Amino acid sequence: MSVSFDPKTIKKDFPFFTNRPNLVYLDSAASSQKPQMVTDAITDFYTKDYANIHRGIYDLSEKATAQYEEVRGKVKDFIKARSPKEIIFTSGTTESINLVAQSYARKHLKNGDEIIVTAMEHHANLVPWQVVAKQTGAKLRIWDITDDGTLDSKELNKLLNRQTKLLAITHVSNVLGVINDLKWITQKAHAVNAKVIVDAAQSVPHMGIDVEYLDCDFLAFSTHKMLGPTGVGVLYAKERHLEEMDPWLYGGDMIREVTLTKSTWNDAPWRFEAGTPNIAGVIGLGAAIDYLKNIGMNNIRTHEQYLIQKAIESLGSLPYITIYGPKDIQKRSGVLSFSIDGVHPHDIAQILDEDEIAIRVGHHCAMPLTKRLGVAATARASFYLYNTDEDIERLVNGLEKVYKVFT
Ligand code: ALA
Repeated sequence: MSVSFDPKTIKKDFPFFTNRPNLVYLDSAASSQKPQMVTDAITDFYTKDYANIHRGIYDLSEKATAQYEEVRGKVKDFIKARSPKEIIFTSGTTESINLVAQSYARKHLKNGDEIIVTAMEHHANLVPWQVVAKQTGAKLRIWDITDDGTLDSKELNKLLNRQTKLLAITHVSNVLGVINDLKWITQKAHAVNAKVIVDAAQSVPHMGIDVEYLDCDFLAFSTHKMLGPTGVGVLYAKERHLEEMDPWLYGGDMIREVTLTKSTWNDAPWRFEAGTPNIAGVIGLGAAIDYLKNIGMNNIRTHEQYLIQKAIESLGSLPYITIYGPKDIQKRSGVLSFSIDGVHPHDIAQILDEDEIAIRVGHHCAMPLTKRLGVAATARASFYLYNTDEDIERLVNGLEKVYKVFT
């Protein structure tokens, strides 16, 4: 951990932790807490500057439009896209992926084509592809994981062929914390002319992302996991793909001209943002990006590596705990799934909750993956920039208590 990085100081920026000083929050993979700066930006907009966007000629509406569009530019810089036109605001990762499935894949795929998905996908990056496969007659092919929870590159070589049109993959597994080697995967997929869509919900909040370097075709993430509000997400898409995509939702703001019998569409990205969007949420996202940039994504990644190392060592020293996924911290993010011999994960969460320690248990919206691990559910602790050494110590003490209660 860098000396300049002090999670205890960071915690002070989050009113949530001031209001709940004893809480150990270890569920940031599900959703993160929000710094004052983000809630202030949203409140200021609603209380001082509120108006709808892209519609009014009056000053307030023009200012709101400028603020909203400025965030598009911030997102572009944050993930190093080429142009703000490649950034579409959605309601979250799920909507972003469904947009690609319905606007891109449904139009371009046909009977006999193949879509590759991995066995570690969250439902949001699996179910839309199951549906599109059914709609188009394309075949879904599964890239299985190895027993240590990673993806074997040799398996991909066996799956890719000239029928492969799309590869849908998570950057970081929300269950195992495994970081996939996207650069290599994208090169392989592009060699057979397949497009790559990345679920980056668990990576964009935690590490620096460069979409130009990764060369992915589409990338989706959610604001609420990166210190921003709920109800806002992003779809990054290479501009040339957007040009080939029809709108998915139709109505206000996405049109150029409407007659009673037909309509023409606005340019990208606006033709994919029908209706009044979550303007305040997008402005909150802008503040979240400012906050994260100020801390530095590399510092956040280093801090999480420090925490995950400590957590793996501490939990790994308890003989009744099984940790899922690789132990090498270079290959994983700040997500740790585990189980306790003979104790149901729900009981783990309940006992920890009595001591104000919040973790998530269950299948983590990735049922095929938990099944592949040979369990019905796991317990999961996930870390972020505000987690401290003490949080891990409290978790370990809590787990020792759980074991004593149930054995
Ligand atoms: N996808 C979120 C999680 O992993 C909700 O908890």
